[in-house]
Amino acid sequence: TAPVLPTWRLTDLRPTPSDILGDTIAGLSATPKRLSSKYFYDARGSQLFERITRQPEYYVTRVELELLEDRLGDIASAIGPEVHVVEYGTGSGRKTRLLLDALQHPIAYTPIEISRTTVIESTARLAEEFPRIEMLPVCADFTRPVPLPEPMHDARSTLVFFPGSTLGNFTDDVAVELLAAMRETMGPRGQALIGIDLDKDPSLIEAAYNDAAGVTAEFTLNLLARLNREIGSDFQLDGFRHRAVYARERGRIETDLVSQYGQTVHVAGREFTFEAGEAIRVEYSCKYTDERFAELAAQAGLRVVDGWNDARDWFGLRLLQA
Ligand code: AVI
Repeated sequence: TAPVLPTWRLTDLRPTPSDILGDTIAGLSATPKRLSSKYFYDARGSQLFERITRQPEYYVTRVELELLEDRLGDIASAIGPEVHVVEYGTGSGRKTRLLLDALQHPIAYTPIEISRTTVIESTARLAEEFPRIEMLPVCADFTRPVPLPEPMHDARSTLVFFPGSTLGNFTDDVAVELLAAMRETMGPRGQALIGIDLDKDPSLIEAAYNDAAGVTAEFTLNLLARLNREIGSDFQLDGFRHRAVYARERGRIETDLVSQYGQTVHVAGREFTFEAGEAIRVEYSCKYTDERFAELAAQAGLRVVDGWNDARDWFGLRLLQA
């Protein structure tokens, strides 16, 4: 019997080892040292992130899912029919499934996801569940310009879906650039539905990034394991410790990998020395007030036209238009 071929094809623009090497050398040459959180998401990192979303302290995913479940009727009517959904990043596909189910006749779905295994697995599942929606997956770094695949049937408009408060993983200047890129992607008649984690009691926030089971620490340290494997660096995994602190004045979790002793790390023939206690900044997770988010949107030429929060105001979804 003939093999069953998938009805969709992946556009593969994933970062090359030389992108990763260039970013790593630039980041470790800077003062203070930094590495980009986008490289957390290799296959193992994506699995660890899925485990984080099931930790009791990590309220972010749970609250957003509940909010979507409660309010999707209203959200879908605000969005309107026959859209091309373009999702920045895709995880297990749980949120996507809820959205695609609630929307009226969505035409096509384009996830733009940096982890190749994640995008393939999640598209395969969604394609089975939504045979009438054209699947146009792209493996790419969404912080760089990505050419959008054209759906076979014309959509009325494009909806950019950016859940999870992933926007918070970028500093405010970069978040504005990303929002501006979304505005380009969605065009003058398009919309964006963005999930934002809201500012709240710092102890709740800090607990979410320091789970008792240590999954977040493992997730952060996996970055070094990935670099060792893919660009041949020689980070000692037990020579660094995960540290995540909520900087209230800046409204963000700041995550570092802290060198446990003085040491030298080699990357492609270069040496990088670390003092005991020296940190590599690896991630931000911004927690927004309404004012701060509206200001970022405005700087990108976007307006917040609608919004929904959970009952405790822990997490919000915002609908934006140009
Ligand atoms: C994907 N992103 C929104 C997560 C966050 O909450 O910043 C990544 C994460 N990092 C540590 N825990 C979760």
